[in-house]
Amino acid sequence: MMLSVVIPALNEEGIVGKTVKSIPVDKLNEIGLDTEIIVVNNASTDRTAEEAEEAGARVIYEEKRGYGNAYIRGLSEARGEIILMGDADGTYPLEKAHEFIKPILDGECDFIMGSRFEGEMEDGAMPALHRYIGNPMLSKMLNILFKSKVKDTHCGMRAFKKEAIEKLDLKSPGMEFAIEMVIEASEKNLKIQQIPIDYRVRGGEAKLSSFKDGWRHVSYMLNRKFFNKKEYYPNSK
Ligand SMILES: Nc1nc2c(ncn2[C@@H]2O[C@H](COP(=O)(O)OP(=O)(O)OP(=O)(O)O)[C@@H](O)[C@H]2O)c(=O)[nH]1
Ligand SMILES: [Mg+2]
Repeated sequence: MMLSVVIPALNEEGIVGKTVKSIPVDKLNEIGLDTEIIVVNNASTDRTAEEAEEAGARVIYEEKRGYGNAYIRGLSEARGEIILMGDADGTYPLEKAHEFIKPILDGECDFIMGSRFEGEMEDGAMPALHRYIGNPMLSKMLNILFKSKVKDTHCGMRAFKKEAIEKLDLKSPGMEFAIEMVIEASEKNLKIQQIPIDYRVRGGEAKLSSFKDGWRHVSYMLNRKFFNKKEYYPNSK
């Protein structure tokens, strides 16, 4: 069986190589999985692509900018029956990939979400504005509007069966892709399991813009819920 690890990367020179190398290919092999690592780059102006390739990843170039566009492309290129997603910035414990995906291998679920609020969070890993206000508020809003029960709706470390993800209609170009996936997964009744994970301080600069992306999330949810608008692309990405 094959596992595809899909990583979007925008100007992550200095950390993307370490992130790729942290994936425990040997341990995954011991549990019967071949691993392919896909890094989706689009607008990087630094050595992100070269560094990822040197570390052993297959680098894909996506013309359209944005976190969602990068994932949509990466997921369509993935050949594995199981897919793991995570940031290129060293924040997520990808070195525990073999433990993280176990519930899927054991047939317990289709979709695994990490939960950073239940794991160990390094000091400074998440700004207070996101930790105590932004993330809890957006998660609460999503769970109320879409009747889901996800604790950390913006967690970027997730895994799923390819056949399950193919049931989801994913088209958000920007960061709101993260919640579109959760909403689609609950509407399509995927069996979701949530696992506590640790979260570390980022290497390199954040690409998320707190207010702009926060607002995109709120307006995405309101438009989808009250106007049944599933293609909401304010200024595209
Ligand atoms: N290819 C591509 N990758 C992107 C783009 N925007 C963000 N990314 C990557 O997507 C991942 C998530 O972005 P981050 O800036 O880490 O956002 P975040 O994790 O919500 O915020 P932090 O907690 O500050 O790291 C990182 O690996 C980025 O390099 C983009 O436009 N294109
Ligand atoms: Mg990140």
